[in-house]
Amino acid sequence: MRKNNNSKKAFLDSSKIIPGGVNSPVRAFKSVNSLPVFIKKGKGAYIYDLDDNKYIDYIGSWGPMILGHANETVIKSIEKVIKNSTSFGAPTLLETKLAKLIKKNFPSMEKMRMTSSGTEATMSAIRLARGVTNRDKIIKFEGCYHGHVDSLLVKAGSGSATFGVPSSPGIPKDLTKHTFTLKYNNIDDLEKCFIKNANKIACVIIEPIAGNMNCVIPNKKFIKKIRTLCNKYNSLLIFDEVMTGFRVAKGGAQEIYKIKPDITTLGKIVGGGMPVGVFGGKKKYMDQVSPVGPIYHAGTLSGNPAAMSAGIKTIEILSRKNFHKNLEKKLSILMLGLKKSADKYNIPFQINYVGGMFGFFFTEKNNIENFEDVNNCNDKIFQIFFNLMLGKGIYFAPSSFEAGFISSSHTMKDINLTIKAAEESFKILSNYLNSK
Ligand code: KE4
Repeated sequence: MRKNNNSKKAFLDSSKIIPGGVNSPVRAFKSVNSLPVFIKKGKGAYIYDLDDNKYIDYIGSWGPMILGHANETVIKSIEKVIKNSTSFGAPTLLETKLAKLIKKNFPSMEKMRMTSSGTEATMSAIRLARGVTNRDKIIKFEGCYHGHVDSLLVKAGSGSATFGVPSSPGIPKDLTKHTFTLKYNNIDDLEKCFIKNANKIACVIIEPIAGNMNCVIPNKKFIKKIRTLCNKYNSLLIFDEVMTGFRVAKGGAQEIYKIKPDITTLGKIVGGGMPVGVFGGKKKYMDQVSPVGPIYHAGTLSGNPAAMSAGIKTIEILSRKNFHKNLEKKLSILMLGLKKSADKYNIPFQINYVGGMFGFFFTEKNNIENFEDVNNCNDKIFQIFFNLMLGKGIYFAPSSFEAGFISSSHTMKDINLTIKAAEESFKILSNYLNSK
């Protein structure tokens, strides 16, 4: 067991004034039946908690830290910018510079707007799609998360083609009745919903590689069919690449699948760990955004100079030759090493990985296609594995419904240490399972 008195004390104290003691639910470690570790600092692939425990970090702030923590160039760029003030609420050159850098990698984003979170980006993208099509209905997919937007916090209704129901109290049914929540990777569901609601659907929003039901990869036919059906019914296709943007490839999932969405949302890496979201797409749509057009969008800190500078430096570094090729190569060694260790102890274990993003599943089913498949995995074994690995200094996502992330700072030594820790954990797991 690792020392955790200081984290425990901090958690008790924070819980008195912050709901769940955290500012975002997944950080509370409730899904793994454990107490959260409070972090003091990070450097490269490592984070250190209040009890001076060191962890190899495979969360990376849920994606942004693709270069690792406290990258010198990123830090220096922020320090330089904030000396001239932290915010003006007026345009700066940095916003245009970041926008041009994004467009270079995401040519479908002919014009774009900065926000301060991924949630703001997807919320604005939905409003834009509804505004330009003058339609209310939207399609999303079960297991995809697009931020805490009222019209997107919707789970599937009784039948997948029926209206959605709120997945949180506080969201009017009158709003969620416009949202259809369909099965990921299910072409029939999608086709039926379009046929039944022909010309009423403003947009389809999708995580083009899902990372919020663990890491689930779309079937190529499915993801291409969405584009075809949106064209046929004049609906907009929104790729929510908040997580996959600059993560699975420099140009995100749209580069991998060679699909041009009408609108793309970005976040996480694009701010280098500072609060940034982006929504952008075809000029004819974006020019309908205020003040050029009537569709409203605004934000006090949108395009914040320090955040822009962090994003610019991060993208400049990840744009170097073979950055993503090397990232995926390193990740493949990790994932295949975990798989080999699990197989050695007959632990049902499957892996998915793309670019610098990964997932693992405790199940016999080797082709995880949708939320139901993830739900059927063995969460109990996941919890035991997570806590064993945390105790060994390996910091995986504290939920079997989250993806993991690797950075360019992770070394082969870190990878081998992780595989060794996993082998020890699988051995303990196998003894536990055999003793039942
Ligand atoms: P934010 O509002 O958290 O910046 O972005 C929302 C969002 C939108 N779209 C996708 C595809 C996302 O993954 C996210 C946020 N991802 C979660 C990770 N599961 C953030 C972590 C958290 O909520 O604490």
